[in-house]
Amino acid sequence: MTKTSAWDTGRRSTRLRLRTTVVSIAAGALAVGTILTVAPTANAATTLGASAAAHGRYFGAAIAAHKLSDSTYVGIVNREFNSITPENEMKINATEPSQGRFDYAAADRIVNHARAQGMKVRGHTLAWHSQQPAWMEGMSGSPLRQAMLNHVTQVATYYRGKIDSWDVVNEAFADGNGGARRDSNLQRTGNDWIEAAFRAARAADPGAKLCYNDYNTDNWNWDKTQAVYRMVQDFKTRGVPIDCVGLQSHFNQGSPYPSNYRTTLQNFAALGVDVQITELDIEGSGATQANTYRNVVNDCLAVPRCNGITVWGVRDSDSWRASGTPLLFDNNGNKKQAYDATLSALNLNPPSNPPSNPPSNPPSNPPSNPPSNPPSDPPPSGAGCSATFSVNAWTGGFVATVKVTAGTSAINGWSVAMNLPAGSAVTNSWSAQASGTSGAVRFGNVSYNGRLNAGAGTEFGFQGTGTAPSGAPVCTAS
Ligand code: G2I
Repeated sequence: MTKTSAWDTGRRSTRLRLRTTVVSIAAGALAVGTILTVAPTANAATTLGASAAAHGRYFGAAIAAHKLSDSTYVGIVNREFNSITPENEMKINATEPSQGRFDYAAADRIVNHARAQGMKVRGHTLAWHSQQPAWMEGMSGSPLRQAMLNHVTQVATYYRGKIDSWDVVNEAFADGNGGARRDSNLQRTGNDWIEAAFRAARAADPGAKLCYNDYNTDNWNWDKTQAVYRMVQDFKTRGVPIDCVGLQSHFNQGSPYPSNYRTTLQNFAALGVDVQITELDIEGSGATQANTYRNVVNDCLAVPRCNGITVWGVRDSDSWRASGTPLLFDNNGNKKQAYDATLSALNLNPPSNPPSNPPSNPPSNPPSNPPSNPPSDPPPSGAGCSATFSVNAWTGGFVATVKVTAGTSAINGWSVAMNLPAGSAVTNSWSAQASGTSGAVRFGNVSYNGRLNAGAGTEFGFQGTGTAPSGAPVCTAS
């Protein structure tokens, strides 16, 4: 979090303009209500990732490639988390050490590990004022803008289809009053550098969620939070492709967890983006620290579009702020009180309407082939699931993001039917099992996102050629 200061000049035309269209909204607004405190059930998940998945969310950690040979570390990572962020390996100085020469070796080790474990990957980060290689630090103006866009394009293309969410731009706003942009060589290429980076990222990997990520954006009353909010609002209004906002959430005495954190999450989500807590760590110890972790989890679970939490490291000793003991595991890899509070908050928080018939154990092998003949009648209102979708389309192709929401009862699986226009075809999908590529296509849940508590949601997506579907998706629960 090096700090510099800001100004802007110049303009650059965008290369590709994407339309964002909300195509249809099916039944049932998500109810956000009181968080119920109930006794843990025999079915309570025993790991952070599994418990988050029961809410249609992920629980991740930042990891370092050079620690993948540490068996204690890897044991915790594999057991507890279902999302991974490379802590340093995807930064610009790591992936493009000299201009035009890309090195993905360390990042690949993490991505391959995560994929082998069925974990999501958060990409961090494509454009940032910090951790630039020397060649980029020395650049300015139009050549720098071009180099930045090339970097975004090359790296996002290389990892196309493997990244759940990209931190496209990191830390572009200044701290303190006024809500100005942070000064940097990138900012000096023109105020539109952020949107240019997002457009380049969308063109390179249309399936990844594209996030703006920053710190000190947790307190709703802070100028920096307001400034980021206005930028996201402006992007949504003008169709700049942005899907998520990352709140780093590094909490300590100087930057404490704010009581209005949930308000911040809700307000960003209300702009129509996902909210992700991307670098959580909370300095302190014992019950005080544990309580703050609990608060953060409760806040995220209260906001349907807060779809994941990532802690910035595994053990305290792995932290960039190791002396503040800010993580969930101690130096020996033992679970801390903060861990227990986090897991129990995840387990004690059924989505706002607790299932009237809580499911017994979810099927260990959910059906990989969804039924080929969907029932012609939709499930009774409320009892099954509903699906909504939004589309980013361009000439000749589109990406659809589909949100599946359980009705008033928990479900153990789902299948979504959609009709593609003639000449259109599905080319790939994520977080769902597709059957059929043209005409009537169907998407079934995968192992980690089939079980949804009442009112809980999950998302999947697919990419296609031709024209995007326009009819309402039909969700069938199992
Ligand atoms: O500063 C905390 C985080 C704030 N938000 C953006 C994140 O990317 C950032 O992460 C930290 C890493 O946790 C540190 O590990 O970013 C720092 C700067 O990139 C990382 O520190 C670097 C050191 O500066 C290098 O000297 C060191 O070689 O870590 C490198 C690898 O250990």
